[in-house]
Amino acid sequence: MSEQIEQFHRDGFLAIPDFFAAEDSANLLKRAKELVQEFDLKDHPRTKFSTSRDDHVGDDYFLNSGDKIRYFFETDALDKDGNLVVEKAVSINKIGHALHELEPVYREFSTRKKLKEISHALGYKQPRVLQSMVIFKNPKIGGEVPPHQDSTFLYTDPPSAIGFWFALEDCTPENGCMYFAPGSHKKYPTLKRMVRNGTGGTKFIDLVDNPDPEEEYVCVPTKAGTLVLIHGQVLHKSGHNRSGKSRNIYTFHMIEGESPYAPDNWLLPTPEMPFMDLNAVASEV
Ligand SMILES: O=C(O)CCC(=O)C(=O)O
Repeated sequence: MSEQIEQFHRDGFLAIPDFFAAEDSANLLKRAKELVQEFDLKDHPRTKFSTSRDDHVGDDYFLNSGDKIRYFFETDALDKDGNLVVEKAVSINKIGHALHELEPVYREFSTRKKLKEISHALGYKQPRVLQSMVIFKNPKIGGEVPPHQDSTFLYTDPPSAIGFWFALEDCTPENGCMYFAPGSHKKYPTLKRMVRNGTGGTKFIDLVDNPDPEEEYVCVPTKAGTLVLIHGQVLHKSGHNRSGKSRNIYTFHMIEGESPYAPDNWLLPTPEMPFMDLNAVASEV
């Protein structure tokens, strides 16, 4: 593990193949698909998800999803009047953001002892788990994720966010695998922040003069069962899924409980759901 942790600190990301079983992928995917099937489209806000600058503004449905299970559409799933133009089953870009708390199969998976052990190997003293998502990239419609750093969305001082990203299916250049700019976490501080704007929406604040630097990205295909650790400052992105094969993943984020959490971050703990304390809830085996 220590060599892998060194690699993580060098590159800003680390892929660990065969981290979980095919049965885990099957169970997590099954539940994700059931959730999409079960949720009621009627009166559902037509909220799309994109990490770019212009979305979310005025979006309560998004801002209040940190302790709930909510559904966010693909950009191309809706017409300009908000009508669904594809099958509901492939219309969702992601489900978020409290699967790790509210969905038993996701909770069991997210609180395994070996994740706590990894958190300690990464240097966390008080690992907190938050912002869990299933990210779907359905065939043909699965959208791209533009370059970003995760600390933009989960800002602590000092920075402490790390993404835990689990490939539930094979991820390839054709179906929208991850791309990383190796070492970019050492080259740049947090470049921008997405904050609550005080009037019910969010805005981006640039923290440096050039918050969108040009970088060389490497493609990182991953087999189902792979865990990828993503440093909060490493620039990463993923492409469209133009192929006929889905690329579905589960992810959550971790922050250090001892590092002050910015109160204007989009996701805030609630009295009913403080951030999950992995030391306290991780399984014994
Ligand atoms: O799964 C993806 O395509 C993007 C995930 C990502 O960028 C993230 O979780 O920060």
